[in-house]
Amino acid sequence: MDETTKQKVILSGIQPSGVLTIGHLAGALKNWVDLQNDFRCYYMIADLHSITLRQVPAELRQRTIETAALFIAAGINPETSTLFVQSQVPEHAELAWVLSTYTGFGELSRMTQFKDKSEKHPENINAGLFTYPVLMAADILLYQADLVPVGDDQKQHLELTRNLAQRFNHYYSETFKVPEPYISKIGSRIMSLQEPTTKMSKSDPNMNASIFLSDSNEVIVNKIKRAVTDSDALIKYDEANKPGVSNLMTLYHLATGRSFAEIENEFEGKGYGDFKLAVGISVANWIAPLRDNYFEILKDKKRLQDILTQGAEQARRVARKTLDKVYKKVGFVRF
Ligand code: ATP
Ligand code: LTN
Repeated sequence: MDETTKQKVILSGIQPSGVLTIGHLAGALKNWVDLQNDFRCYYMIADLHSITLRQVPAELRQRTIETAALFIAAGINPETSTLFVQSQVPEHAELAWVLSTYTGFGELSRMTQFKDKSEKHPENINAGLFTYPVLMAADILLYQADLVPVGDDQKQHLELTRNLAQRFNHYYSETFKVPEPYISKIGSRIMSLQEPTTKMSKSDPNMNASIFLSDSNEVIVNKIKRAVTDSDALIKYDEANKPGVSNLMTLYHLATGRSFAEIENEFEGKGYGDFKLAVGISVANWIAPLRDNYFEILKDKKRLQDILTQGAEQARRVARKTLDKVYKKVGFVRF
């Protein structure tokens, strides 16, 4: 292993607000696993973020443990990467408060995720939903992260994080590392199977819209069979005009490694029926080992708790150091 890259830090997180989808695997988890041998990695279950939408407490607790199990099932090694629950590291909420006093109201008003989520939940547009990106900036800056592997939808939040780090560094003195986003070219935005112009989401009420990482092979094949495409029966990659087909081609590429040109050749002269069946089977084969692993890991709750307890301790040591520096710089008395 290269020692210069080894010291570089990665931080990323996923909210435990539902069962993770194949979008999370393609956009985030896959990169988390690929990067973990070359970087010091912190992978977090963002439960503080998830209460910006109402959660059922017992379900939130259950999902938190399930999300940890999925991280491990996807290939995160808890021996080398630090895996923790955000609410167990109080420094996140503490730094978020300080950073919020350096964040403009106008800056937050421009965040597209805030606009999307407040349109989806007009009954609960809370202040936490608005300041959500500041908490995300705190998550990242506490660990002095160099790289943040996320899906394409988080680009804007990363840009805000960079601005806040630079602003604080400029106002006081060098305090935070300015992080870079790490976003894959292919797979960073997997679309809904039912409405291929919107992102696949774990909280979509239409169960056929998302492939969950716990879905059986049969369910996966059936969901892909029912996926919305178009009427011209041509298998061709064209995101703007053929979003449904392009999304399925992306999944097929991720599952088989075949390029878009190879996929177009493979299905030349064939119809959507053949294509969807092939995609369904290959995606099912891709997910199956992860899913089986997940159910196995989930049986040992004690081990999961131990991993998360240790992870929170490790994370706190690093987070406290950064927060102490920040508190000193802003002028809080330290005895
Ligand atoms: P939801 O699925 O409930 O809409 P979310 O995207 O708001 O969730 P998280 O679950 O915290 O929030 O997302 C965690 C990570 O997974 C982020 O890096 C995000 O970009 C990525 N991700 C989520 N959905 C997709 C998707 N459909 N395609 C690619 N990446 C995704
Ligand atoms: N906001 C992210 C989840 C998240 C995150 C983070 C991602 C919370 N904190 C820190 C990367 C780094 C989302 O995908 N909705």
